[in-house]
Amino acid sequence: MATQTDIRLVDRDDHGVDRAFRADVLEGLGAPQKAIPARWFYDDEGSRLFEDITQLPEYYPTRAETQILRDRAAEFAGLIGPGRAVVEFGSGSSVKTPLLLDAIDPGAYVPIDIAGDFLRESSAALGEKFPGLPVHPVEADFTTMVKLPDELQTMSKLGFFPGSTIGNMVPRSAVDLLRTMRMTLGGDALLVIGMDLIKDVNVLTAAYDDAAGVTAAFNRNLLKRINRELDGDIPIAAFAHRARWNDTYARIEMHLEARAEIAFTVAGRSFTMRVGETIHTENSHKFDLRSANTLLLAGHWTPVERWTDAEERFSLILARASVRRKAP
Ligand code: AVI
Repeated sequence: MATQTDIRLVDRDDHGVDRAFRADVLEGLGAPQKAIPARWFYDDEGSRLFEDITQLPEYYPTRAETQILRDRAAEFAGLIGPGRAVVEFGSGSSVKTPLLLDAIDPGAYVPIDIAGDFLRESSAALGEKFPGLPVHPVEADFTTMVKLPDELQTMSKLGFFPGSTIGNMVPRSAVDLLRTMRMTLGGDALLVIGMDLIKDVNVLTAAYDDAAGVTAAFNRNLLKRINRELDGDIPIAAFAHRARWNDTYARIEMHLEARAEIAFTVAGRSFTMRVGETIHTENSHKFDLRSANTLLLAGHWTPVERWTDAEERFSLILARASVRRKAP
């Protein structure tokens, strides 16, 4: 049986409202270009919709990354070694996480996520697959430093941040997150991180605007969450899903575009939108070899090895915690 330590770190008010969510939404809707951080997509429904996205024919990243994990298991084992506590930033997928755990013979598994129910479900499923492996789910916002369970203090850590979730942050926040991860994991840590690659614009836009409309539902679910958790009355049907490539910043941007003149309230505050005005809901940055390495180095991680899938759509990088040095 897996050991399950459940530490709750999300800051809620007396009515159960996540204070950080409310602050981000109110600030974002009040800005000249309305924008809400993408991490708020992932309530239980958003996490489920994202799992559906990973199965879509247009959404190649999950398949490409899974392929790398399958094909390179022996190389991971050789470079990482046994006995590390695998700390996954995000709840973990039922396919990728077992592939990594199978490859490296870990000492423990610690998924960190803000979506508590989803976290508990996926941790329980993982615990069944790996009887005897201590599993310690931590409900927390991993963009701030997380105190790991005491039982793991003496184990070296391996951070696992697959899926190119790092690409959902602007470079400044990505660097902050990488540095925070290094602090959470300790100076002898390793990190396996997925980074999606720059490619044909049509392939990229199709991956974020699928024919079945699952990504559109994922995007609109953010509005549902706001209405439910922040006492909002946003007219969800008045918004269209948009996915655009921004070549200057090498990123796909997702927006919710008002198709009519609208007015609504959220947490007692009033907002209006003009026709065509958007709420910017996500950036998904894409990388090449150099931009990936630069980002990691700025985040205090030194790249050790890099793998891509056969079609060079996606990369997985192994990095070690950088040691501060004065000379080049
Ligand atoms: C989680 N993250 C890496 C996904 C991505 O590809 O940027 C989120 C996503 N948004 C729309 N589709 C998938």
